[in-house]
Amino acid sequence: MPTPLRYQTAGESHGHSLVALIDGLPEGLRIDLDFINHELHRRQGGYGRGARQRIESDTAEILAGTRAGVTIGSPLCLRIANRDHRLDDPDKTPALSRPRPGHADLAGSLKYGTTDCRGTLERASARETAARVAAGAVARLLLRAFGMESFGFVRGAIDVQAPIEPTATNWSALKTVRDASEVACPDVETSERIIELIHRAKTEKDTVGGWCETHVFGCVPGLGTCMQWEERLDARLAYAVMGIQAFKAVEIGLGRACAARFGSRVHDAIVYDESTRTASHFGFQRSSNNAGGLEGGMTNGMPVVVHGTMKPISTLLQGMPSVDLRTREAVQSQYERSDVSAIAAASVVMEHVVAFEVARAFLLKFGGDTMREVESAYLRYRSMS
Ligand code: EPS
Repeated sequence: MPTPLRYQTAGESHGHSLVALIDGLPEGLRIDLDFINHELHRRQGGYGRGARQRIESDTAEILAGTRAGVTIGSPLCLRIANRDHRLDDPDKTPALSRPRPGHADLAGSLKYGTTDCRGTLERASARETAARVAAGAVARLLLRAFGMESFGFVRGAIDVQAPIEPTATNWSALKTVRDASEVACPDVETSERIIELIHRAKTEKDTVGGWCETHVFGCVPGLGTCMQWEERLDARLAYAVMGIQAFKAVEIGLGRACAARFGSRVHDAIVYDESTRTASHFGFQRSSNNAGGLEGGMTNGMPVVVHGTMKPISTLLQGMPSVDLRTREAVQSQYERSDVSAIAAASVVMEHVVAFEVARAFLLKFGGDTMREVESAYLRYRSMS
């Protein structure tokens, strides 16, 4: 039995490199580095990012797991070099003893018995998400081979929300608008308003979070399972999205709002159309998608819809009330180079961690040692509809 698809990362924000180790890929998947690097480039962008992104030019190289660019069934190891690597130089990475509320600083320094938060913050930093995007981009290459696409974007921030509804037919037009937006938002007016909010935060030495969303199109019914709680796809998606730095909430479909409605206004009526029997949804469609494409922990043939909420960046230029860990006196929290907002980047990260979990569920259902085996299991299932 092949290993379930999984990945881990290594690397500190100002260490030598970031690494993603991906296990459980079938043999025969072409690793398109141009695509991976394109996604890494997207993650670096966005209005409100700090100076670090002008230093770095994130590109992945393959350390192991391929032959002539194609997987051979062994673990795949990707590396992204940090240009700004200075962790071993104490003059260039001074101690941080005035913890930033909202960051891992205080909890980490207490956990590791030190007054210097540097060790914790270096790994807690969202710089690590570059490795997650690289792993997720590999998963997206697999999804693409079977007609699935993950589409992530920024829905809004503070008091603005984009009035758009992505569907299987309009999402590629929305993607064009998103890609032209400095905040990865597929609505021009909302983009402008988010940019204004970030600009205001910058002038007021403050920071901004926001709402991200990912929709996955083209999933056949039955990815995930209701048989064990930890294998439910909705549970795995929540785990993955909550695992992104600074995310404080995850919702699927209608999410929290479903408790404000009676059942008849929540559950998605089932309709069958014989003429679409060969489509990825097997002809079974819904008049709404409040379930976000997931029922009983399984895909139901509708697009998978995941919402994530990111808190504002915790490094504030104005500081926040804190305590100096060396003297235990009241001080303002320490400032070091950071972003005013990383919401556009967060939407890219979310798009990729969601894709990874869908790819994992896909391989659990159709997995084999080779892409050919996966393809034949997938086609057999499609032909059974
Ligand atoms: C990030 C790199 C970091 C931060 C940010 C994300 O670079 P530096 O700390 O060198 O400026 O800009 O990290 C954080 C938000 C954080 O809390 O540490 C990146 O590449 O995404």
